[in-house]
Amino acid sequence: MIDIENAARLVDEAALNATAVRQLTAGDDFSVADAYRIQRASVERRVRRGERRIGIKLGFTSRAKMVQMGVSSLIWGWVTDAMLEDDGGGVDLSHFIHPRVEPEVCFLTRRAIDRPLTALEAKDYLEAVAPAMEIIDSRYQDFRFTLEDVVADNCSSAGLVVGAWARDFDGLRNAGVILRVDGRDVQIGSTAAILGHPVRAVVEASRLASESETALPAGSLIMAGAATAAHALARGSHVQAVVNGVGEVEFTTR
Ligand code: OOG
Ligand code: MG
Repeated sequence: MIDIENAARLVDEAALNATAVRQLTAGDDFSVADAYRIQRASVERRVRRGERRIGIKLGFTSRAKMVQMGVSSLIWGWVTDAMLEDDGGGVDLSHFIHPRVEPEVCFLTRRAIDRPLTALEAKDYLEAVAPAMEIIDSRYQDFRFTLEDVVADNCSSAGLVVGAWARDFDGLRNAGVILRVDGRDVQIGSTAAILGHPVRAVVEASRLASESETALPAGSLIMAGAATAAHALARGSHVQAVVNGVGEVEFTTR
């Protein structure tokens, strides 16, 4: 039996110290349900330090991500206010181990979500959508993990950059997505890669949250998951994501 609190401490301290640790599954066999218990306990540690949960993120909602990381189950984790990057002076990469960036769309909820929603209902629960980027930073050595490892590690959540909010969801079904670093296109995709339509991420988020008896208050963020593979971040870069018809978002690194 894995010690939930101890495992939570290991991934939490790895994040705090920006130092990679051995995969938890290298030492213990544990279930996905236990992995979510570890995740919950590690986020609790953040909350005890003063961080606030501001929403959730989905992972592996696109084939590109599943193929890149070798994990093919939909996963979810928490985002906190401390993860929000506002680009005053650039994102300081010294807080991370081996950060990567990926282009996403982020939803803002208008009503509390406390039950599984249908695709038809989902839009009524949404206030706005924004182009976004997620900075992921696995706390495990070599950015390698099993499904159980990555869930326990709060799905590699490390940072997010959210662009301007828009209220129009109509163009979202098949919008071109570009991740650009120093003016060069490093990833190209479409929002259709995200479960066929990014609003489906809201449906899945509502199902996953309900299964774990979690209600999402109005005003929560839902990160839909990357449309393309992730790209390793280096210092001194200008990073931009374009979601056609939704907008652009950018940041610099130092
Ligand atoms: C896990 C997180 C996956 C996404 O958007 O698919 C994810 C990882 O790749 O480290 O955030
Ligand atoms: Mg992501």
